[in-house]
Amino acid sequence: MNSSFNLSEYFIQHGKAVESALDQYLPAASGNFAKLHESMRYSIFAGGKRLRPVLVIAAAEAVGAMAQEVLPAACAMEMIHTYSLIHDDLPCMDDDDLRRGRPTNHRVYGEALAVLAGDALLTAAFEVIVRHSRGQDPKTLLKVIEKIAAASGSEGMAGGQAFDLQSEKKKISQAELETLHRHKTGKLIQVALEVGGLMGKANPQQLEILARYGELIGLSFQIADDVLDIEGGEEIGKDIGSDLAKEKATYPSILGLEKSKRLAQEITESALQSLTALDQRADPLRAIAGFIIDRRS
Ligand code: GRG
Repeated sequence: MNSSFNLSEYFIQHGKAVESALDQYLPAASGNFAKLHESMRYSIFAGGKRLRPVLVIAAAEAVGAMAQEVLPAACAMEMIHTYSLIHDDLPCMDDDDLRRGRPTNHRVYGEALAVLAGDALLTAAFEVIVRHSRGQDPKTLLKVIEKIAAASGSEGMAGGQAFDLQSEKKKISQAELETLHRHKTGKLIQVALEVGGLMGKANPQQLEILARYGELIGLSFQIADDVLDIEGGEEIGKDIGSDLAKEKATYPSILGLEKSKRLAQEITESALQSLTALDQRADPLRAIAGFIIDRRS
């Protein structure tokens, strides 16, 4: 890997482009629906890492495309991710008070508006892709929309969330925990890479590589998240130890802390291996694989 590559600069540069595009795509907090729009904007601009949009961009660049070409799809991924966090924090789900270092959406705007802000962000994501993607073949756009919808729906993120709710306070196996996370968080991360590849005109072999890499980092991301819930500091921006308090099955609760960290490391190595056939344009993806398990938030 090119040793001069600087991942924080990469995140800052693309994060800024994503934020300014989000600002342009999202409706203004004025007019008849001002409060709803304000609530959508509150959570979108609360300072997340922008991991999923950066993954879309890094995947597109890895196969020779430009960030600009995939910016609407990158923003759409962040909108869906943000919707999932708003809904996940609701009293009927995780009932959390803090997200991204700020009071959760329903704490500020009330439950009804938080539900609607999530609904509106999810649907606006598809609108943004269709309305703002330039120069994409309509067939590719349809494929992208199908993939994102599937990754978000009942056999993707929403399914994983349901599996999570039904597993609460139960003893589940490592295989079941993996199923839960592959869907709840993994599918959206994986599809970010596939979308970047599809819009970046990846060939079938490149697409397969990106999907495999996405699957692996989706898993290591979740193990790292479980570890952070135990070891994280204030930077994490949400209530620490919340998994334990809610008696949630986690990798550390099943495997122990050290074994969980080792597993995350092994999966990261496999993720790096999966990229072998890609050239130096995939260096951002290589750096992200390491960042996912070393992050502090
Ligand atoms: C409500 C349909 C529905 C789904 C919710 C993804 C999800 C499903 C809930 C999120 C719960 C959670 C905190 C899971 C742990 C992994 C995770 C998604 C962490 C947050 O993602 P980051 O770290 O957050 O990328 P930022 O704030 O940086 O964007």
